[in-house]
Amino acid sequence: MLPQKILICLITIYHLLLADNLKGYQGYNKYTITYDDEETFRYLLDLQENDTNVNFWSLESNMSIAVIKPARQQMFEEYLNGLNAKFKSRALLDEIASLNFSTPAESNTDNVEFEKFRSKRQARGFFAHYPRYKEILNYMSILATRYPQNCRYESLGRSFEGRHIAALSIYRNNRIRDRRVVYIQGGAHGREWIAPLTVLYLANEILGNLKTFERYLKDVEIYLVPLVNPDGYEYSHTSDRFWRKNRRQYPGRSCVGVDINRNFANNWNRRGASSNLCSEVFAGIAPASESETSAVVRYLEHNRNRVKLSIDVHSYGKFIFYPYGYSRTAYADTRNFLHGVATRAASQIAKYRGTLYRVGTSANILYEASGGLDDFAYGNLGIPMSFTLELPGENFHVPITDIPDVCKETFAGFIELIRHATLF
Ligand code: 0X9
Ligand code: ZN
Repeated sequence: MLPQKILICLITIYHLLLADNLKGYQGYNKYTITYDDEETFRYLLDLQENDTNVNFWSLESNMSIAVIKPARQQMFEEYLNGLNAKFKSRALLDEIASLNFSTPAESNTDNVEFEKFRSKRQARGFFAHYPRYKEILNYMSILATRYPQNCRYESLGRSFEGRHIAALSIYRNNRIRDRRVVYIQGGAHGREWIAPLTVLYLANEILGNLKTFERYLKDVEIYLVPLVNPDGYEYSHTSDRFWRKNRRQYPGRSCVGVDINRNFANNWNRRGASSNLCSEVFAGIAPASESETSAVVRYLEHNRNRVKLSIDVHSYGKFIFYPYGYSRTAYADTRNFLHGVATRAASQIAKYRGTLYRVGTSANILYEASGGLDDFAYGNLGIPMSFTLELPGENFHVPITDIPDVCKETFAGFIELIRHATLF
């Protein structure tokens, strides 16, 4: 065979082997950009909001990670050369070839799955892979069936594509009516696969050890929504591993999706958010325009006097953020208290295996971004403790073998935060 034909053969085999959710990334480069001037940072912030060809995975005041398609790479590099920035780039698929990004097929055999996770020991197997939407719901319903006295499984509403936004309410004593509520959600961004698992792990641990956590649950109900954006999550499994937004479609427009964490009604669409449908940080056409956002808002507004703590779980970066995230110069009245609580949670996380979290406002540590759940819960609803957790996981990927450790260390952080709910 001619060398050229061999090469074509090899490229075809490589393409066939590539998972469907990575196929669109051929030729893409991942850029790591470092700088120490405000001008470069501002330029990159502007790109994040306005240039739909540049996909930021991380954006800090002195370092960013951006993923760019082949046709725009030369232009991007020329821009960077004109600024005071250093960068290195690498083919994205080479970078992630070493990681196991595989995704399980969607299971249609719900009963088989039910059997699989029936016992406690087998339930642990659940945290050894990245479950699909149906498996997540199935797991939640199994927990509710196993602990009927302490757990209720319900739907908060439906996503744009009609999937349930499933919730678990966990309580020690059903007879106390006006329980304080701790609200914890995950999976607002599709590609952040580790987030829903940490929330489900919390559910499993608390329900499996109710006696141990009795003192935190005296008059507290834990309300868990592990997968707020099921459409985006599924799409990241089937079609685009790095999909962030929901899957909202507008007739006659080709770009899809709203960033759920820019769609809340606090300073909506002001900073770090965009009106451009194609942007990764598209804020939607109005506050809470998305069914996923409004399902959460409806629940929180209805229970606003009872909710004492709200946690929004994301990845990645190892941060605990407290309000306000929309502006570097807007400070929460109780920022010292929030900082103290977040610092205590970070030190509990570190105790498990030394994972170090940074604590602060996202506006100061990362970038200003308006329309987030954290700011809305604190600023609009008066929920006294509101945090966003950014879990570990370079490239939005926690290797499967690390899932249990990330779940366990995060659990320690959750418990420390929950402990404070009884203060209010
Ligand atoms: O930008 C976000 O939505 C969060 N980071 S992520 O990489 N997971 O997308 C941070 C949100 C922090 N909160 C606010 N800016 N309000
Ligand atoms: Zn996120």
